Amino acid sequence: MSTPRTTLPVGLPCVMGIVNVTPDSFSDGGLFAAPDRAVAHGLALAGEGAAIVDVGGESTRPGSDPVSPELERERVQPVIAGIAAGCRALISIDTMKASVVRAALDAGAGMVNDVSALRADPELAGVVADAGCPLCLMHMKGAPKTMQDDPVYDDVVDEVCAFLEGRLAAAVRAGVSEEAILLDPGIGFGKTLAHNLLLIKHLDRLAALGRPIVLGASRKRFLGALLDVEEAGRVAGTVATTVLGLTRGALVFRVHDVRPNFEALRVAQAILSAGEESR
Ligand code: PMM
Repeated sequence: MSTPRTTLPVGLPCVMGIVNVTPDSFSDGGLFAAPDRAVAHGLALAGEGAAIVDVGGESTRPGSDPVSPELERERVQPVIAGIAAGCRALISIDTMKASVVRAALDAGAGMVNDVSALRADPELAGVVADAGCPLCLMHMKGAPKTMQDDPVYDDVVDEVCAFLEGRLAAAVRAGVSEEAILLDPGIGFGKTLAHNLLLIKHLDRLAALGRPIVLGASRKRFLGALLDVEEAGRVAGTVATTVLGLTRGALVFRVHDVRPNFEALRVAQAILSAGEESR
């Protein structure tokens, strides 16, 4: 599959490193709540190969409560400014709120990651359209507080494809350039183990929508269910999703452990493109 035309200012495939400035994210909650530690972590991830650093100030883990826009802005702004001052990685803001996007762009962010796919805040699309920055639209069934309470689909791959196609069209209608948009199946957002596995297996069907696909499987609960290990022991499982995801057309890999995923991606890419330069 050829790489879609995109205004994303980084080469693809690439790794997006995660910096959660939250006390309660499922895997790294509390670790980087202090701004200087979060900045140092973001810079370290960029040094390990992350072309994008995704900064979030509101946890979306199953069962989590929303936070106020003021608190979210206070959490992310100094961290984005610090990372932007210290490296050349593209900084993405993981938020559902237009006011947080504005503050993040002012601080040096250059991309928006909206797990509500423009459904949470009617002003967000306009802010992104005006800024002309890349936008990731993610599938989520329900809201974080209740999304893991027995999610049901007739056909999860069909439903996620149709949802993302619809949100892509809505974003374009709202003035966002199609070439600025990325799509994400939302692994773990209102999905059982079987749903997550099917979505990763059939990522090529999402990729057929013609936009770069973001895969966020890092250390997630379904890996714990398969491997019976806690978050920190899910690195090899995450790397498996990165390599398989690449073969099925995913292009951006949102991960906590940048180095192993970056290295696996380089090796997998070298194998997939072997012989092509001599043809
Ligand atoms: N997962 C989380 C948060 N933000 N954004 C995108 N685009 N895709 C994801 O899968 C995603 C996300 C939750 O995981 P975390 O607590 O490790 O950040």
